[in-house]
Amino acid sequence: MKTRIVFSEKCLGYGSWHIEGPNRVKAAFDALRDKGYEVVEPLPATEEDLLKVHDAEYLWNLKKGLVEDPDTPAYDNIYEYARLSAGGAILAAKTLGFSLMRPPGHHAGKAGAALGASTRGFCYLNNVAVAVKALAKPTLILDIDGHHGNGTEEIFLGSEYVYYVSLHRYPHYPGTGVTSSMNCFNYPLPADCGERRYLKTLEDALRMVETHTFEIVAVSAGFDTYKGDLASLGLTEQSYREIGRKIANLGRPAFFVLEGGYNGVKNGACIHELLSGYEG
Ligand code: Q9C
Ligand code: ZN
Repeated sequence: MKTRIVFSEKCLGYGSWHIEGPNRVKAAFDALRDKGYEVVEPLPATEEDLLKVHDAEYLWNLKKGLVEDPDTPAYDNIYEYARLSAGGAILAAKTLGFSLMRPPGHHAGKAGAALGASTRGFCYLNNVAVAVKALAKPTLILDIDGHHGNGTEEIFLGSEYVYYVSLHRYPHYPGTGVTSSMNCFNYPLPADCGERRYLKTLEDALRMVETHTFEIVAVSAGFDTYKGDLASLGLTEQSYREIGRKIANLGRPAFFVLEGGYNGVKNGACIHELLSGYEG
């Protein structure tokens, strides 16, 4: 069965001057629609959904437009945009789809910037964390964005029912994810390490968690590991097809939530390869 794309064009309404801008999602959406993917529209996550992840005070300040940092502007109505993106992740979890929404989420911790990071790295609400908490099932979160998901790690560190596995560039923003602890398994990789080393590392990482029990895989699907992108590890379209195959080999249902990836056309191609590899 072909994975459905979760998308609302409402997510294109802010930040056209920013690198985390609408075209990175719009161009990807157009490419995937042309390839025949079915599309479903999300509803915003509820406050109850968000409170399972974030502090009430952070949510209040976000809603009032009071939280800003050099990477992550206090756009008008950003709380509503972020709530819809989190709702996209929930719908992807419920339908085993791919949420092609923005803003991204994995740098957002319980109360904003996480684990000592200087900024929220274009993130407001931790979409994948909201979805995982809404499902409330034993989950493996596989974070293939090229930056460490410091927010996701902060939220789930020590959790009994979630495993977090991240492959990311290091040294690089946000500077976390150097070592593994408890249920969080980190694999820092040097800039432009290339597909061979990446896929070998992914295989090692997934072998580590094999023995643990999880019912579903939540993929923090960032594409800034693509060659030349913001956290390049030198990957190509083909690399994402291989990553998709490895996710399928875990033998569990999976859903996908967009994180980074700053070239819309490339994002579309890489998402198609990832899902094609996954679907086999
Ligand atoms: N201000 C994601 O890919 N760069 N976020 C900071 C120094 C921040 C990336 C540079 C990169 C954030 C979702
Ligand atoms: Zn990233």
